[in-house]
Amino acid sequence: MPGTSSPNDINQNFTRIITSEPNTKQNASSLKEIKNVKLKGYVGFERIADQYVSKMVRDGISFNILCIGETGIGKSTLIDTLFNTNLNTTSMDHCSDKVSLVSNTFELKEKNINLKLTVIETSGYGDQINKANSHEEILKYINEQYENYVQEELGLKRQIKQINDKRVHLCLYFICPTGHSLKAIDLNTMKALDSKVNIVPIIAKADTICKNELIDFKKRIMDEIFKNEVNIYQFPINENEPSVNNQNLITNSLYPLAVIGSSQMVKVGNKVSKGRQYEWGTVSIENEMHCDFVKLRESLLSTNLFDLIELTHIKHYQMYRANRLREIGFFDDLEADTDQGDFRTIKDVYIAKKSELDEVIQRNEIQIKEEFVKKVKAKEQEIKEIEKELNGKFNQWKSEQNEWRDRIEFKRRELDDQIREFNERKFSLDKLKLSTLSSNKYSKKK
Ligand SMILES: Nc1nc2c(ncn2[C@@H]2O[C@H](COP(=O)(O)OP(=O)(O)OP(=O)(O)O)[C@@H](O)[C@H]2O)c(=O)[nH]1
Ligand SMILES: [Mg+2]
Repeated sequence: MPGTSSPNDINQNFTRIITSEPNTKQNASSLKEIKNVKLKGYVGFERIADQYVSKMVRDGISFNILCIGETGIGKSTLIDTLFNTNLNTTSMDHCSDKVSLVSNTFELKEKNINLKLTVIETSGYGDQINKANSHEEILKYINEQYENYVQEELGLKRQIKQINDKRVHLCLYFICPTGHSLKAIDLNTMKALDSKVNIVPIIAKADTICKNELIDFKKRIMDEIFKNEVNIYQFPINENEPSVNNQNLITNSLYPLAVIGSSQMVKVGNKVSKGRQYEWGTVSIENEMHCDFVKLRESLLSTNLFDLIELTHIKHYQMYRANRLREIGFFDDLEADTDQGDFRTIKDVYIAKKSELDEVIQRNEIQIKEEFVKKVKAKEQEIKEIEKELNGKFNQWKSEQNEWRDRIEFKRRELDDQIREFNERKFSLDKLKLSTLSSNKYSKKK
C-alpha cells in the first residue's frame, strides 16, 4: 500500500515567506513619514472586511485550472475528486499528431459563494514521437489569456470588475507514476511555463507505487526540479497567519504531492469515502496514510485559493504586462532613462507616439506626392509618344492619299487624251467615209 513520505525529510529549505516588513529603502523612508494616530471613537472602516465578503458573494470568483499530463493519466478524475462532483468531461483522443487544449467552464456554489471554474485539459500530450515542442500550444494559450486581459484593461470602455478573467491561476502538472524520475518532456514543459503560471507538480495514480519507492521517487523528482532550477509554486508562509503556516510547511515538504483520484465510494470499517477497491484491499482517498490528496485539496482550495489568484495577478500577469507595456514605450521609474528617450507618463508616451506617427505620415505624404508626380510625368511622356506616333501615321496616310489622288488625276488626264484622240480619229474616219461615199456617187452618175 502506498503512503506519504514524512514531511520534513524532503523539502526542508523550500518556503515562500510573505512579510509586511518594508523591503526597499523607498518603502522604509515612506513608512517613517507615517504617524501612528489613535481614534477617539468609532468611525466604521473596520467593516471593510465585511464589504469585501459582500462583494465576493455578489460577484463570485473565477478560478482557472490547467491540467497538464499524458492522455489517461487521471486529470479529469482528479478534478472531479477535488471538487467532489462529476463534471462529465469527455476522454481525449490518443492518436493526435499535436498537443491541444480543451477548456470547459462550470458554475459551482458552496454555501453562498459562487465559483466560476474553468478546467483546461491537455489533449494528446506525450503522444507524439517528437515531444520537444509539446509545451508550445500550452504556452500560447497562457499568453493569449494574459493578452486578452491586457487588452481589456487597456480598453477605453472597460470596467475592471467585468473583465472576463481567463488567466490560468493554477497549473497541475501530472507526473507519470513510473517510480523512476522525471521525463525530458516534464522538465521541458515545467521549465518553459514556470515564469508564467503557478505550477503544482503531482504524482498521478499514486496507488500504483509502493511506499518506499514513492519516497525515493519524490526525492529524485525534487532533486531534478532544484537541479534544473524549475520554479514551482510554494505554498506561502505568512507571518500574519500562523494558523495556516504549519499546513503550508507540511504541504511544501510533501512535494510533489502523490494523489489518487476516484469517483467511486468505498467502505472501510464503518466509514464510507471516495476510494479505489482492489482484490487485495481498499485505498481511501481521504486517508492521509494512503496519499496526499487531502493535503492537496485543503492547501489549494481551503487555504491558498486567494494566494494562487493573487500571485497570478501580481507576479505572472504583471511580468507579462510590463513586457507588453515596455514594447509600446512604457518604462518603470527605476529603469526609465529619460536622457535616452525613455518615457514615463501616458502623456509622454502619447506625445512621443503622436510625433512619431506624424513623422511617418509626413514621410508617407512626401513619398506619395513624389510617386504621383513621377507617375503623371510618365503618363504625359506616354501620351506624347502616342500622339507622335499617331501624327506620323496621319502624315503617312495623308501623303499616301495625295499620291493616290495624283495618280488618279494622271490616269484621268491620260483617259481624256485617249478619248480626245479617239474622237479626232473617229471624226477624220467619218469625214473620210463621207468623202468616199460622195466620190462613189459621182462616178456612178458618170
Ligand atoms: N489506479 C488509478 N486509476 C485512476 C486514477 N485516476 C484515474 N484513474 C483511472 O484512469 C482512467 C483515465 O482517467 P481520466 O480521469 O479520464 O484521465 P484523463 O487524464 O482525464 O484522460 P484524458 O482526458 O482522456 O487524457 C480511468 O479509468 C480512471 O478511473 C488513480 O488515481 N489511480
Ligand atoms: Mg480527461
